[in-house]
Amino acid sequence: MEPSFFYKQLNLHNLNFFTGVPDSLLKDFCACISDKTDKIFNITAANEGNAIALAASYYLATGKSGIVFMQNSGLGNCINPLTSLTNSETYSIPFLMLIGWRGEPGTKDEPQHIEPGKLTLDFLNTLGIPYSILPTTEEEVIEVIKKAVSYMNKNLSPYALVVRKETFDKYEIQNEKIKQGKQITDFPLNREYAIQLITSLLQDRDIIVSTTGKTSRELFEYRATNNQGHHQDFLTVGSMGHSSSIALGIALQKPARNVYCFDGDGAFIMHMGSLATIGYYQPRNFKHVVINNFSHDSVGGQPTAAEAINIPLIAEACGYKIVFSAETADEIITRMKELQSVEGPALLEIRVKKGARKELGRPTRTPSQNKKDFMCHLMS
Ligand SMILES: Cc1ncc(C[n+]2csc(CCOP(=O)(O)OP(=O)(O)O)c2C)c(N)n1
Repeated sequence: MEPSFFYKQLNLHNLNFFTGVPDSLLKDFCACISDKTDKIFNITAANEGNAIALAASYYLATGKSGIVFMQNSGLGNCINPLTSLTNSETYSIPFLMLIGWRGEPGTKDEPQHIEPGKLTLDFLNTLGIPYSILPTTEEEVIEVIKKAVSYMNKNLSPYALVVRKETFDKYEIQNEKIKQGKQITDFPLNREYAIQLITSLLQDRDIIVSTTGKTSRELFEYRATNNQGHHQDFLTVGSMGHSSSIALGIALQKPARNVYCFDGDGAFIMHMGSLATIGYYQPRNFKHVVINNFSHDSVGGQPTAAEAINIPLIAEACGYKIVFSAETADEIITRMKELQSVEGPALLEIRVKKGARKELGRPTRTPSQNKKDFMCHLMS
């Protein structure tokens, strides 16, 4: 389906406020939204639960329903506001959910998508949220939107549209400003180069906990290419935003090992509260490396709120002992040397440009093999 067609049909029903966290299955529709919608009507939320709250407050302020977009893995982040803010026993607030269905049973997908894929419709049933699978023919789409809107208006409750892989056609952004992106993404290095460089500077006994998306894929490929084995690395393939808490837990239990968290700006922002916990517990061996490309690069490059915040200063305010920022290879090398020897918690922000190799692979070892190798390395 043409993203513009869907956008137009939603608009005909006065559905023109969007908020959510992007997903690869929705990237062309998200591109269409950003092309055609003013910033205050298109809010990239820190996490999917925040997006539900934003749609709820949009309704409180305007009396109109909003649209919340997300990957199905984000449903977990929504359970609390869906069951204690917008449901009929509390404030009964309507909005339309647009859920990318990764791991749909019968399709091939990565291990972290299998369980969310199996549970997506069951979750919606348990939550009492009626849904339709988003069709692709224009007549059916018109009907499904009518049905959703009539349900939302009558029941003052959410309705979900579940979006299968390849539902949307490619969307070419027309708006020149959005097409060019911000000049803040014009940094000399990209994420993959930064990962290769920082990993090459670590010691054999160091530990890495890497974040969701292409960071973990690039780290995996670096190890494979250099025949290093993957035992030093815990790849957080799902559970976006939780790498820093995983790294914290390991750092506290293994005080003699340096524990590096390779984070992304989107993941960092998604569960930024973990910084307060890290600051509170002061693990001396905790080293946070945030690779900041100012975007959700792994799922389409949609901007995060990173341009509005100062990541090193946030860490410092949370109690990190030392914080740095770097952009060039020389700066990274200097800062990594310091990071290795300083007492943490410490943070290095590496500002990079967006983008990844087209032929980037995926981990060929399963999460359970990764866990075994990693635990063995931790015990050694
Ligand atoms: C809870 C949850 N929401 C959304 C996603 C989809 N997702 C996977 S990677 C990613 C982008 C991560 O952005 P960032 O941390 O900045 O790293 P980058 O891809 O830019 O390197 C998103 C949104 C997810 N896996 N889990």
